[in-house]
Amino acid sequence: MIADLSRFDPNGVSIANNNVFGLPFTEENASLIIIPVPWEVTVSFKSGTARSPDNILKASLQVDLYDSQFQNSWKKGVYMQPVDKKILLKNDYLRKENELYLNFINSGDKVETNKFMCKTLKEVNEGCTFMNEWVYEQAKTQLAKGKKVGLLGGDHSVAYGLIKALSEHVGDFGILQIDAHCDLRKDFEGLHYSHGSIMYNVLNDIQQVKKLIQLGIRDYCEAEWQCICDSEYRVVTYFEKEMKERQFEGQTWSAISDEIINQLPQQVYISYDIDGLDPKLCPHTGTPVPGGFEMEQLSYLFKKILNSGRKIIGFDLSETGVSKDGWDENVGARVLFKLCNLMLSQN
Ligand SMILES: [Mn+2]
Repeated sequence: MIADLSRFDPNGVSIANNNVFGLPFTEENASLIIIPVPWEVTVSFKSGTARSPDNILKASLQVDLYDSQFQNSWKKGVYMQPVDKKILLKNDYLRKENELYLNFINSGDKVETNKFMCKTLKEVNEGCTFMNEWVYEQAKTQLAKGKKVGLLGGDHSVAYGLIKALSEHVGDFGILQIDAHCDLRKDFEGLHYSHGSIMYNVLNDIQQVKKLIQLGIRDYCEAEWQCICDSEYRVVTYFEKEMKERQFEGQTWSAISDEIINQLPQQVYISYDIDGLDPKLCPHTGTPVPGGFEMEQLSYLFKKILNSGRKIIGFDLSETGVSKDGWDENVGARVLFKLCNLMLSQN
């Protein structure tokens, strides 16, 4: 079904009744569906990202539709599903439970010695498994209808279900991960599906992921470094320190971008943790780290990926914080628009 845009004015003010970016599409006539996942059960530092899908939706009304790189892409239609209230409630309850558990282990106590805490941990892990299955089912349903799918978190753990659904739908692919952290921790804090374990779990469970390229990494532990070394180049990490040093010594971002792209398979999934950006752009994200990218550096890299003939098969955008003045959400909405355009510009 094709949307009738004859009465829609792309230069006018956004109508709040409309959907994401003020666009008048429905789930039926949009070619890209954004699934919001209001989930941050395993966050260990600053909270709030579970509320960001609704806030990004509001902020998205201020994003201008004209993008010189993708002038008419939006006409293929984007629709963001409403936030699932049951998932949000489950998140709120389990997040509190997890807080109790983390306080317990952070005080140096062993979980095995406390039956109550064993039960709490089990409940949190089961809740995260439920969320992964929920995302997987949602994504699978949309992919079966021929829709393109993007995810909007929540914390970074939300990506698992979509990556799994895509692996069954498109076969082999590579992941381009934008992040300050590797997210390669096994059972981080005893939590099987922690935001700090998302890429470990993906690599472990999903064989169709042939390559993981990590960009912007500047905070990681020794076990994660070992995981990268043991991966036989299935994981290639561009640490921020080395990447910046290469540029200080005169290498261009263009040349480094080409090098990154050459290692990507034909099909590419983008996993965009917003903390990969400079924290001035995401001050309320869960675990901000100094350093990071400008938005334009990544947009340039994405443009080159498209020019290389590779196909962007899906994305997640996670870890956008909640701010009083709406700044984090403003940036989040603009990153989201870029990611949507990347996918919509392709067949
Ligand atoms: Mn992450």
